[in-house]
Amino acid sequence: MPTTATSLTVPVSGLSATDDRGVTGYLITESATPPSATASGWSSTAPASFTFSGEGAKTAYAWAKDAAGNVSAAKTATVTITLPDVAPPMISAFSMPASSSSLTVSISGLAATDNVGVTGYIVTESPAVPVLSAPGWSSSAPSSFTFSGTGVKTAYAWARDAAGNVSAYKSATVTISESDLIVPIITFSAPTANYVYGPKITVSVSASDNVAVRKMELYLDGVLKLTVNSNAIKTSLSMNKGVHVIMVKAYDTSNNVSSSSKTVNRFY
Ligand SMILES: [Ca+2]
Ligand SMILES: [Ca+2]
Ligand SMILES: [Ca+2]
Repeated sequence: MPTTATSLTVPVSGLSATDDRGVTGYLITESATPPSATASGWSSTAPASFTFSGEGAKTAYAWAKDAAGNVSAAKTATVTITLPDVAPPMISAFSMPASSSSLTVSISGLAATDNVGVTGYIVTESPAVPVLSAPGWSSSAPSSFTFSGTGVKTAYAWARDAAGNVSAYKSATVTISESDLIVPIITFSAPTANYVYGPKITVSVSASDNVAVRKMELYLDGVLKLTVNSNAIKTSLSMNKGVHVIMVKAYDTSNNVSSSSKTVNRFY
């Protein structure tokens, strides 16, 4: 027999026996115990192959018998059988956060198991089985995945083994929000009138945004007077008699900026 094999059925070459009256049967077993002459499996010609019960280092015992039922001593052959890996890996864990404000989303707990060993991981946006030549395969589990666009997206995680078997996928769905393009809205509460009296006037302005207001600025006649890291300004401004422009700028967390101004006239 060959010393190694990749199948449970191993070819047998050169099994022969002699007997004073003539060999009537041949048998190969996996047991060192001599078979009885009436055991099943005896063949009148030398078998061309033998099928083992499993893989690993194996010993085959060849026997011959004559018409009188005398069974020979065994001659042995050893073979190491390594069956090809046909069992694909299995993804045991794959999760991503339910929502993200970025196309690149973190992956938590991508793990896979295999009967032999996992040799590659890939995350795709398609439930179609990835080809082994796909550029995204990596030997370790990725820690993030970058989606192609915004919206409700599904990521599919796969694993492969050295024999090229690809697992079934495990998927995760992420809602990716559009980037913020909406400017804040500014509301003047004070001053309410376009004419004011006295050297100090109260200014009260607030801003709202679809996401969040990060910063507000207050200008008097183009000069920055106050910056707050909030969505409201409540202060007082000193001004000389005459016409003045009060301007407020509001910035959101994406740095979208809006401005609103009020022209007032101090009478005395
Ligand atoms: Ca004999
Ligand atoms: Ca496998
Ligand atoms: Ca906004």
